[in-house]
Amino acid sequence: MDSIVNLIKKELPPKRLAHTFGVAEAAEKLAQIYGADIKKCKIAALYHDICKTKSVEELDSMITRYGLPNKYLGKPKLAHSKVGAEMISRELGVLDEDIINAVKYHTTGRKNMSLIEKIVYLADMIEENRNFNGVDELRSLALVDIDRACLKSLKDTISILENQGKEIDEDTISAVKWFEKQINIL
Ligand code: DGI
Ligand code: FE
Ligand code: FE
Repeated sequence: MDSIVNLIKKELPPKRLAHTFGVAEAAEKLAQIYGADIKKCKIAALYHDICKTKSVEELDSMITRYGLPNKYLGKPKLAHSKVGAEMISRELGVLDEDIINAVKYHTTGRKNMSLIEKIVYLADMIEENRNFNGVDELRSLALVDIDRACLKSLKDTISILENQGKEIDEDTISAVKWFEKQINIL
């Protein structure tokens, strides 16, 4: 764990580093509540934005090098999670699929998300440095119902993106449908 902390300290500027530590702390708390593997959640949280501060050019060249879908070209907000997941698995020796997938889907979510994926997705939104309208409500909900909290966060993100005229990724859309189904079944 110390070597990961040292690596991200080298890689990330102060603000992004503070966010990352906030996500690790929030992920640990959620892992305790929901009975997930705390170490895996923390490792995934520490790595989750490892490629966030890379330039579009750098991300685009990594997309090509790693054979990731072309739809992520020129879209750093969607690409940083996919490229980050490939980078930790190919270049940093991370073998654990749960950790790799938690990094890969931390921006959009997806259908059939694992508990670790949900935890990292949500920890990213509710960590202590986040400060948006409704974040306290989301924090409280996250402590009692992780699925409803993920669904709320996904829906809020979609309405913000729609207001900005941005395209909603198909993983985001299928994540919403999946959580709605899960919640209705229960
Ligand atoms: O990397 P962070 O800023 O900590 O957070 P993030 O990885 O969750 O989100 C990065 C951005 O991605 C955020 O501004 C919202 C945007 N985003 C999330 N889902 C989608 C999306 N952008 C598009 N175009 N489509 C999506 O489905
Ligand atoms: Fe991110
Ligand atoms: Fe993040």
